[in-house]
Amino acid sequence: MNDVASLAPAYRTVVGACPHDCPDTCSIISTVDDTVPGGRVLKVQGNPNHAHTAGVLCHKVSRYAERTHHTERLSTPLIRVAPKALGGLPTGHTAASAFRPATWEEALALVAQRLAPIVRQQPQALLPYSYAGTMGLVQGEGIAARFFHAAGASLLDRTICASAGAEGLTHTLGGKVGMRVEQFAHSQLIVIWGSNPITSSVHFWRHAQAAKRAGATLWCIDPRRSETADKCDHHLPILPGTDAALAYALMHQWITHDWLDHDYIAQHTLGFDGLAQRAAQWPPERAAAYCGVSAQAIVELAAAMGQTARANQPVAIRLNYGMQRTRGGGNAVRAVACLPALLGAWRHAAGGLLMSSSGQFPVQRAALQRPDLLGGQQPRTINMSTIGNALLHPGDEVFGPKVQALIVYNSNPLAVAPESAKVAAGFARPDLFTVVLEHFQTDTADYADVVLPATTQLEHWDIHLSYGHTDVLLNRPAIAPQGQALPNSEIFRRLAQALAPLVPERAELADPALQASDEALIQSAFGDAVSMPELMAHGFAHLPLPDAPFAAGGFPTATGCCNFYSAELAALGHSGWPEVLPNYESAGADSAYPLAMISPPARHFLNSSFVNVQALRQMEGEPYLELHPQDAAARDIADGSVVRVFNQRGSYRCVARISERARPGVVVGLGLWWRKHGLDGRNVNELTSQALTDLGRAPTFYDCAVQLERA
Ligand SMILES: Nc1nc2c(c(=O)[nH]1)N[C@H]1C(S)=C(S)[C@@H](COP(=O)(O)OP(=O)(O)OC[C@H]3O[C@@H](n4cnc5c(=O)[nH]c(N)nc54)[C@H](O)[C@@H]3O)O[C@H]1N2
Ligand SMILES: Nc1nc2c(c(=O)[nH]1)N[C@H]1C(S)=C(S)[C@@H](COP(=O)(O)OP(=O)(O)OC[C@H]3O[C@@H](n4cnc5c(=O)[nH]c(N)nc54)[C@H](O)[C@@H]3O)O[C@H]1N2
Ligand code: SF4
Ligand SMILES: [Mo]
Repeated sequence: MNDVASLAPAYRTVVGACPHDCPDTCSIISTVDDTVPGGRVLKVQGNPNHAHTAGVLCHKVSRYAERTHHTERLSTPLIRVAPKALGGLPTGHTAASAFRPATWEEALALVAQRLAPIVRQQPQALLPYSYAGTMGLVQGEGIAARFFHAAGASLLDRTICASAGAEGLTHTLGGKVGMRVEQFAHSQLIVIWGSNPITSSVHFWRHAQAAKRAGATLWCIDPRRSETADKCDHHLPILPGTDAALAYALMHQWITHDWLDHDYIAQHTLGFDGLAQRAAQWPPERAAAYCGVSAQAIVELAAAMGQTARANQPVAIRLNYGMQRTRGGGNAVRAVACLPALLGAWRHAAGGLLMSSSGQFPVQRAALQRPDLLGGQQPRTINMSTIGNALLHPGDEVFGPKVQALIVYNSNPLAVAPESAKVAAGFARPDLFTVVLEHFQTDTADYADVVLPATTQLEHWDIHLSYGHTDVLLNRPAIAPQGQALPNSEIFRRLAQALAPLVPERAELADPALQASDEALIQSAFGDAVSMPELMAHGFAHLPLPDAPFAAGGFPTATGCCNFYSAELAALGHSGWPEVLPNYESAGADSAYPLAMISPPARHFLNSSFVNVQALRQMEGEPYLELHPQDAAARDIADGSVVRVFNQRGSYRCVARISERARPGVVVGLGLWWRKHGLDGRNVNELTSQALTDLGRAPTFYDCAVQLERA
């Protein structure tokens, strides 16, 4: 056998897609050693053939081999043997003693047996809980959605990240649409607003840097002097939750100096007069006091944008999620989304705004999720952002039945959901039956009755859209499932098989749609809109889209205009124009909790994922709180000392880092550490609240007043 194949190297490369909740959705190449049984990934690299990835990955996914082959990967199903407790594992227990390994047959039989009476009698007492641990359409809401629909479970309102901004944008531009990301390289002025791309979307940052090298000016609007702010020409450290006032002050200046594009406004916008009336109430001095920055900085930003636009040069806004996590977040996004139309910036391919591109993808959600399996019933919807309250609700006429069973996948709610004390109390309920599909023994897995090991992206098939660019990506498995792990899709198929015979009256559970293959789901995800041969050949396919989508108007709103005034919002009882809404929690000297706390992502983690990857954890160090030297001095807090951070909801201790990255009055608890890594077994979400945003029913993580003291 001395043919060519036998001489081929043992290493193989496989093209896939990064599954993480990041706008960049990179095309990845895994190098696999097949001499190890099942295959071992040696390295994961960026695909040089995919233009947006450009051969580069972030630090996190460059460490994907370490995460995938981690010694702590869950390798078998686990069944709980110890009682539940606040903290998940009772005192004296480790995960190894609190759970025992089981076979898939035993674990799934147990889950089916526990779910059967609920699904038979009160199916809405069953709740899925999932988010974007993987953004894959197959391993996300594919077979899982079909399973919960067939069971008649409660629906989950998936609001934890982006829904305030999404609603704000949709009521203004008509959808999650905007500039093409690669066009930022050609902008003349870029405002990076509520976004920290060096951390959160490094591939966008590449385009911003290219623009800067070509002479563009970069502005950053962020309460924190982020890594991105360091690299921009100007930084406006505004107070959290004051963005709408700043946007109105810019409009005030553009109207005063007549830097408007009257023709664009007349032809392609709706509601200018009402907008102008509101803008008149925000002269720079008033906005400066409200936003906590100088009036001069506001005037300069307004002039830079206005005059660049007047010189017929492209002005672009990279708007992101940092600004939408306060009470008025939806209105703030609306106010900012009005700005490009006022300047006529959309006339240029490199002008306008980008928040999310995901609305451009023709995803066939009904084909994937099969809401018809509900059989015409309309179960209640529970908001994931108030999971603490939901789990503690005893049930009544309005709420419906008490939640009795919960299946968690692609999410780690104990670490990421607000007001963790309530989340923990809910999960600790002895009468709640909880199943967790995971890679690792997370904070949430600690509260499970049954833990089921799931495959990672390197072990399963999937198909992806992106919320930063406009390519579809295919993910091929590079290696066999590790240990006994199974793809989410396969776990839900097997669960349906185990449950269907126990609940024969719910015939939908035996529907063949619940046994569809991953390949079939991939085929149905985009219908004919994407060429499968192209995807199979390259691993990605471009959507055919115009470069300057709104150069001649044509917004996907009902009016075709950029809606300064939204009739839909007016019908819901809002004024219809963007409004400046103060935060729920006012910090400041006269408050018992005088400091505003924000908790944006850490660079080397992705939400609470990667926290257990040693190389990345070393780069982040330990959970800490950044505070300005003035705020530290006022409390006699030394750099590196342990502080107690507290408010009416709770407290946690961490290390203080005195830094001018924090502005006076605002403290920053970076990153979503696992609770179990915190000094008290808690993290920053112990202090955040379950109050919801003005639009989109989203959490208000950055609308949180706290106090600190030496611990
Ligand atoms: N490395 C890394 N990358 C990530 C993530 C991660 O955890 N780590 N998470 C991913 C996910 S799920 C998301 S949603 C995105 C989030 O990433 P972004 O969309 O960039 O949003 P945030 O990081 O929440 O906030 C961005 C910046 O806004 C600032 N900010 C906070 N409050 C306000 C405010 O009221 N107004 C203004 N103007 N700015 C404010 C913060 O200080 C922060 O620097 O990143 C994704 N990418
Ligand atoms: N204080 C504060 N809280 C926040 C934020 C903040 O800025 N500040 N950000 C919020 C935002 S923007 C978001 S998006 C949420 C994110 O919250 P989550 O969506 O919960 O994100 P992660 O913490 O990354 O948890 C995802 C989990 O899914 C698992 N997972 C990944 N792939 C798979 C898979 O294929 N199968 C299964 N079964 N599991 C998988 C991972 O191991 C990981 O434990 O957090 C929110 N929480
Ligand atoms: S996390 Fe973002 S930047 Fe990193 S590899 Fe994935 S898509 Fe690319
Ligand atoms: Mo997010």
